[in-house]
Formats: sequence, C-alpha cells, structure tokens
Amino acid sequence: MNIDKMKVSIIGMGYVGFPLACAIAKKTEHEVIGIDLSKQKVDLINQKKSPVEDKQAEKDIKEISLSASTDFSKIDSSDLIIIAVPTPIKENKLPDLSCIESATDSILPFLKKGQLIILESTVNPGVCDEVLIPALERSGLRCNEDFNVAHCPERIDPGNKKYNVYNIPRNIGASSSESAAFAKKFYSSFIDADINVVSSLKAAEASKVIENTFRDINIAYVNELAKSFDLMGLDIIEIINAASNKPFAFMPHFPGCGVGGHCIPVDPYYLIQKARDMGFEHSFLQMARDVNNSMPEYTVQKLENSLAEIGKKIKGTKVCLLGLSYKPNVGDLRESPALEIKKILNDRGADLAVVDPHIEGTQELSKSLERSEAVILATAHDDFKKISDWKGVKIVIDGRNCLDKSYFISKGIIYRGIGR
Ligand code: SAJ
Repeated sequence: MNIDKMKVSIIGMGYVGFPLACAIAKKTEHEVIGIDLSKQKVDLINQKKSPVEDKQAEKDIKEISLSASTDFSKIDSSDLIIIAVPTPIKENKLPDLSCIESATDSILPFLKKGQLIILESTVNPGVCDEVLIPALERSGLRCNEDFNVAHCPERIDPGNKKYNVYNIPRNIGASSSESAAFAKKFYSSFIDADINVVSSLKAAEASKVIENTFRDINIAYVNELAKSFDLMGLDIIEIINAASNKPFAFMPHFPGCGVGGHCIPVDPYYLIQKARDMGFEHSFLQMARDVNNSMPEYTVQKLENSLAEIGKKIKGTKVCLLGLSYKPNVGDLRESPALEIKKILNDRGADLAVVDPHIEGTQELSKSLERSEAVILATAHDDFKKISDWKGVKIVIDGRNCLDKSYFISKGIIYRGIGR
C-alpha cells in the first residue's frame, strides 16, 4: 500500500461523509469513492453538486474528482474504508446501530488483507470492539492480523462559518499502535489541526460522547434556570451575559425551546445505555435529557398562559410557528424540538401556519404573520430576526430568546422568552 496514493472508499455521503470525501479528494492524491444508499445523493455528487448544506463542500465538489455510487462493489480493492453512517436513537431512546451493521455487512465481501477500516460515526465506548470488529471477522479475516480498525469520531458543526473538516482537531483510537500511527498520518494529510492519538478504540469512542454530553447537560442547566428565573421575573440572558464576563471557569450556554440535531440529544443516550448495560445508572445525564425534552411543552405552556391573559385558548387560535429546523440558517429536522412544538399545537387544536425558509413545503412568512394572532419562534433563523412588521400579531413566544423584547413591549405586543 502506498500511503500517498490509496483507494479510499467512504460509506455514507451525509453531513459527515461528504465533506470528508471532498477534503480527501482536494488535499491528497488518493482516489476517493463515495457510497450511499440514496440515488438522489449519488446523482447530485456525480453532477458536482452537494447533497448536504455545507458551504465549504458545496465549493469543493466543483473543483475535485469524486465519484459516488449506490453500488458497494465499487469499493473493491480499497486500501482504506471509512464508515460515516448515521447512529440515531430509536423511538424508545435506545441506540440504533442498524446503519453501521448494514454498512459492515455490505463491506464484508470486499474486506481484504492489509485494509484499514475507520469508523467516524459517533458510538458509545465498546461498539468497535464488541460490534464492528466481530462483524468484520465474520469474513474469516482477523483484526490486527489481516485488517485493522481505527475510530476517528466525526466533528462537524453544520452551518459553522469558521470551523470545517479542514481545521477541526481530531482524536484517533485504533486496534493497534501501528494502525493508529497510519491513521494519524492519513488524517494529517488533509487536516490542518492537531490529530491526537488516544490509547484505544474505546477511549476514542468515549471522548466523543462526553463532548456532546457535556453540551447537553450544560444546556439542561440553563433550561432549568430559565424555568426558575421566569418565576422570579429575572432575564436569564442578562444574567448569563453577566456571568460570562468571568474570564475563567464559566462557559455560557443558552436556554431555548429544546435541543435538536443529530448529536447533542442523541449521544447521551448511547453513553447512558452502555453504562446501564454495565450496571451503572447515569441518573444525572438522564435528568438533563428529561429537562431538555420538557422544553417544547414548556414553550407551548407559555403561549397558553399568554392567551389566557387575553381570554383566549390555543384551540381555534391562529398561530404561526416560525422555524422547524433544529438550528439557525440550515434546513435540518433531525430531532428538532420544533417538530414536537408543532405536534403539541396541532393536538391542542391551534389553527397553525408553519414557516421555515430552509424547509421546503412550509408557508410564506408575510401572509402567515398577517393571518396569525400569536407566534412561537422555534428557530433563530436570520430571516426571522429581520422581521420589522409583525402585522396583527398580539403574542410572541420567543423560543430562542433571539428577538428584541423591548420592541414588543413598546408596541403593546405580549412578549415571552424562555427565562425572560
Ligand atoms: N442549543 C441550546 N442552547 C445552547 C446551544 C445549543 O438550546 O446553548 C440547542 C440548539 O438550538 C440545537 C441543539 O441545542 O437545537 C444542538 O445545537 P448545537 O449548536 O450543538 O448544534 P449541533 O447539533 O450541530 O452540534 C454540533 C456538534 N458537533 C458534533 O457533534 C461533531 C456539537 O458537538 C458542537 O458542540 C456544536 O456543533 C457546536 O459547537 O456548534
């Protein structure tokens, strides 16, 4: 194998795999093949278009040679196979490894001596050793004798203008020190940031889940504060901003109508379940999940209380839901709390209009505001922050604390934030 010119196959052309494929194709001499189950994604890539919202990758695809296919046989004779498929949770909040398992089944016929298999998908400690390697060894080949395995947890922040696949540091664990060194050299060839080798596959898996669990518990902390500050008549944004001028030992997070995305509300359940299987209950992490999962209902409750102030109920009221996406300025519905808010409003009989400029099939903003008495903002899209004419709206529930509270007070519009 010539480390400078390999055949690299990437399984999964989503938010993680596609930018990664572009970076490798752009910065190295490797031949890069992208594999995905979605013919639509594959066709877009072969037409030199991006299948995901990623500003850097949308540029890169036009300059590079990257072919994509739905046919797994195209990975034949790969030196390196990278698995970057989703690791969601099931309805019952249990980890769902089915994408990894099916990707591995599809790789088996093409597993060869000397190959390195790298998992980028986020998993709990133990998945590589207890699921991935045994599945690959069903080929009859042995890990560390015939093939090696490494884990380099993905770190991508959709919509981030500063950090992208080229400049985010990475951690690597592997089945052997040689394969760790090989993987480090590979990632260093297209990433201009620290590539850190940890002691094992499990250590790499654990490092990723604690990153996102850290974020989840900190968001739960401020969400719980928001509930008590609402009762105390305090403005949580003012208070967090004040605490933030402490130059050490404080890291601001902000309350909102809930926690969405493919990482933050998902990864804690991987850690919780693994520890539970080992006989330990992460009650604190579970409680944080419960707090964050309570925010959509809390947000709708604010609307109900505000309507009651003007003698109305949710049932039959014309309500406009601003935003469906889980984070600003992208169109991504995964685990979005706005979907839960929409469901609750529908169940409570609201006459609902839903507006999200990043999601196809939603209503037009101006007309939706015109016909609505009340608004819940669930996503801090820039388009919503620019609204200057709220038409006949009487109530605004600002689920992302991103609007100007004083403006609404000056206009006699009832404004309620989350913790303000
Ligand atoms: N959220 C809050 N309050 C906060 C921060 C976020 O309610 O203070 C909500 C957001 O509205 C969103 C959810 O949490 O619904 C997740 O927000 P996020 O900014 O964490 O967005 P993600 O899911 O794109 O997170 C990614 C993650 N990257 C990876 O997992 C590789 C995460 O680790 C990063 O911390 C995050 O980007 C980032 O830093 O922006």
